[in-house]
Amino acid sequence: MSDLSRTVAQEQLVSQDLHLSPTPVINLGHLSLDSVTRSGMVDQIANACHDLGYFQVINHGISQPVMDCAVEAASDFFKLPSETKEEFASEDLRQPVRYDTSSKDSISMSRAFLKHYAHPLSDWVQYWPEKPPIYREYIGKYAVEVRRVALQLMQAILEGLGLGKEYLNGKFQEGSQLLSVNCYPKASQDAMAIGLAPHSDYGFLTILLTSCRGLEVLDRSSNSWKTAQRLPHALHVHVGDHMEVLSNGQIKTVVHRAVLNPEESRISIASIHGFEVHEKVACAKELVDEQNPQKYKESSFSDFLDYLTANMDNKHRNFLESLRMLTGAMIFEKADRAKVYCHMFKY
Ligand SMILES: O=C(O)CCC(=O)C(=O)O
Repeated sequence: MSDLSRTVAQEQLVSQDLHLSPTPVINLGHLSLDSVTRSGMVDQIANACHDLGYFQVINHGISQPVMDCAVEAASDFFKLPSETKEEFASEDLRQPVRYDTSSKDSISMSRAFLKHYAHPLSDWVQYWPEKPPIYREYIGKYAVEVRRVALQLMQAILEGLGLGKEYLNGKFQEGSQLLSVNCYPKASQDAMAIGLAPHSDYGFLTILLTSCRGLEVLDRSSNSWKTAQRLPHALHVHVGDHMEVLSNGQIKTVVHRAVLNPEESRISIASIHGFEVHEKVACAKELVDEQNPQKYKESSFSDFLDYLTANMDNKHRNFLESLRMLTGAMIFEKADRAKVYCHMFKY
């Protein structure tokens, strides 16, 4: 996870400004229909990526029981005694499974999480918790299915960028999948309590399954927080830092946060999709020219983990900013962004 990456006018960034986000809903089944229908869907996805950086998908082929069972398995894990969960606690970000709580992580304000790799499943599942007994089976089933959805979406986004759906296909097929399984308590007094501080994700795409409302996205046009809708059977999708890099800034990463739900505790499962751990992501050379010079340095997931390790206690860390290739004008923009960032942590 990388922290804040977008410019936000300070005076407009008020937590009270909560509205439902204008979420485009993509019918994924239409991607496999005739070429005219597919191309209409590709345009819809491209517009959502350019304008907002997020959308929701329906008709994605993951059954409701598979989604419900994944949430149930996650929820049962967090109900286990602390000693059992603490077996997975580690300061080492490269551990295949890692449990942590708000007390140890600088951006988790009020959340417990379990993070683990999920692709290829046969390589990783042996490290996952054995308790609850349903965990490996239910989370494994969901992980495989959500990855299929991510690959379908990635192909459509690449097509929308004019790169063609087979662009770097091998690297996407071999890519990494990290599951961030989160548990937030019910809000007590303060309905606006923050569970997870503003940040963007490092990968190309994140697909989020949640048990109830609580995700908020930073809306670019109004610079205010919008509550992500929770539509029946839909999955929320947003783009991450490596999508911004690959597209040479045509698609911007999405800053988001989680607030506590006033009615119930909340489970979310974020599936983050990137290249294989050491594979570098660079700006697509097809999207770089004299008018659009290269804006970011190349980096891998491993570089991201090194960056996080080196900046563990730094709330102002920002992976994407560290990749930005600065021109004179951008140095001023970067200073402005840093001021905004400080403001955001005041809530
Ligand atoms: O719980 C949520 O709604 C967001 C989770 C998230 O951003 C993450 O796990 O990185």
